[in-house]
Amino acid sequence: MIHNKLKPFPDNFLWGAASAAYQIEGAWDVDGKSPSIWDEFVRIPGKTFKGTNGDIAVDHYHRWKEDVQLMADMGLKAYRFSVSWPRVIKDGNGEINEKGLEFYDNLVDELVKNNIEPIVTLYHWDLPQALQEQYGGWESRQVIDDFYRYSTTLFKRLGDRVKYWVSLNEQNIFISLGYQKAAHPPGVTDMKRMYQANHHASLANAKVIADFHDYVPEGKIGPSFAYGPAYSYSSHPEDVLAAQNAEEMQSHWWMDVYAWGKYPQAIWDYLEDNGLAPDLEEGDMELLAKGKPDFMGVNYYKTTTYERNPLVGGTGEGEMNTSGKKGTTQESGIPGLFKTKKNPNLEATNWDWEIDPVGLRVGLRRITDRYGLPILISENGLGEYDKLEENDVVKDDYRIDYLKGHLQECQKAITDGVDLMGYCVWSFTDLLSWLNGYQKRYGFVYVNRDEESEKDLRRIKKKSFDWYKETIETNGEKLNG
Ligand code: BGP
Repeated sequence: MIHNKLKPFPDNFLWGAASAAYQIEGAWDVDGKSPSIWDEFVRIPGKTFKGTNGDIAVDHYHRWKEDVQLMADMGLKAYRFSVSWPRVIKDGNGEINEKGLEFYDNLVDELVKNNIEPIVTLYHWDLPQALQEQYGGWESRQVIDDFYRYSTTLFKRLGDRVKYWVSLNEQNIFISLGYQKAAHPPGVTDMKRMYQANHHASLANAKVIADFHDYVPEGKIGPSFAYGPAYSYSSHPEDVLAAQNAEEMQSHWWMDVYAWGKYPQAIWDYLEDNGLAPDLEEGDMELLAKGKPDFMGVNYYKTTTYERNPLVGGTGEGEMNTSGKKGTTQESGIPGLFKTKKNPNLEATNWDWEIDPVGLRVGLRRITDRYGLPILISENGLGEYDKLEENDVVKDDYRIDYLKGHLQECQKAITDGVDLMGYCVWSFTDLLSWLNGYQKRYGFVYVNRDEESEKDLRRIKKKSFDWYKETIETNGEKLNG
């Protein structure tokens, strides 16, 4: 659809940026914080790039005022950050750690003081290690009540100032990397356990969302889903069907549950036939149906292209590229369902993530058609090598091009009728990339550290910082000009 004239970004558009506790805070054992599953996992040799961890990360726990000041300098309208569960509740279900809560309380005050709308993520992957040890974390139904207690503690404490909440960040990623690929904690490769843990996470998510408005009546809550719209590699009907299998299994499996409280039928039947479907208990589906979100949070980085994959001799799991050596990602798939193919129409980053701004519009349109929910883009950004030049200059024109391209498609999507609430760039400052160390940078603000040394952790505005500042100031008016 080519429009003659584009609608403007709404006046109250949330021009934002995002982060996650483990990736920025550091202070992993400070002020009463208990360990998270990531604090443990990163210490297993070979799990992360060059053995990097978030012990210090970019030291946001001690430099948060300086970081908020930078946000204020930029004129940022919204800042999405996550709360570390083991920082605020000892061992996940023990005593409330007042010191931990205070940290987020102060951060929220500082943001509000600077007219920056806080968007709080309840869970960005740092489950308390104690809960993993007590009952296997997401594999036990006990996590549902513990997550509820933790979440409502935050609603009560921060809900007077925080209107926007994200429940689970990328449930599809932490579950599949945690229980299928063993690339995230708890490092399991068992599909049956994966679907069961996932079901519990969905129940926990729904329970919190169902009661949210009792605690924060004027608030809005939704999950952040890692959505990579599926393309068919060719017009061969079997490839089209393979892409549909992927869309249903890798996206609808979660988004249908969020929006409708239902699992997609074809995938449910496939999992049942293969002995992988989760065990349901009475009341589960009713609870899922009650947890209807106010918006769909979308983390968009790329599309994925699929083709048919034979049942016998088909392609299985392939390696991910976590080294930044272009072209090292392997094809991966599920025999009988689909396998990935490099899209010949798209350029890719050094980590092989295909750059596809139009794919964002495709995704926004698909979500709008299917669920009719408002959408918050809770993450979008470019992970690349950046070069710190003399006089503290970082010329990240490639990042500006990336963000501009994606925002242009957002405006087209708004013109298509998508109800887009905001756009949070991943990330505000550079931070720890879970598996890729510190060399894969995303921020508007360069942080002077690398895998080998914390150096001085100095904050340096990149060229993209000024570009985004101007984009915000002009409410995106010049993007398509
Ligand atoms: C999303 C996560 C973020 C962030 C981002 C970039 O999946 O929600 O936490 O890490 O991806 O990914 P990566 O760091 O792997 O490049």
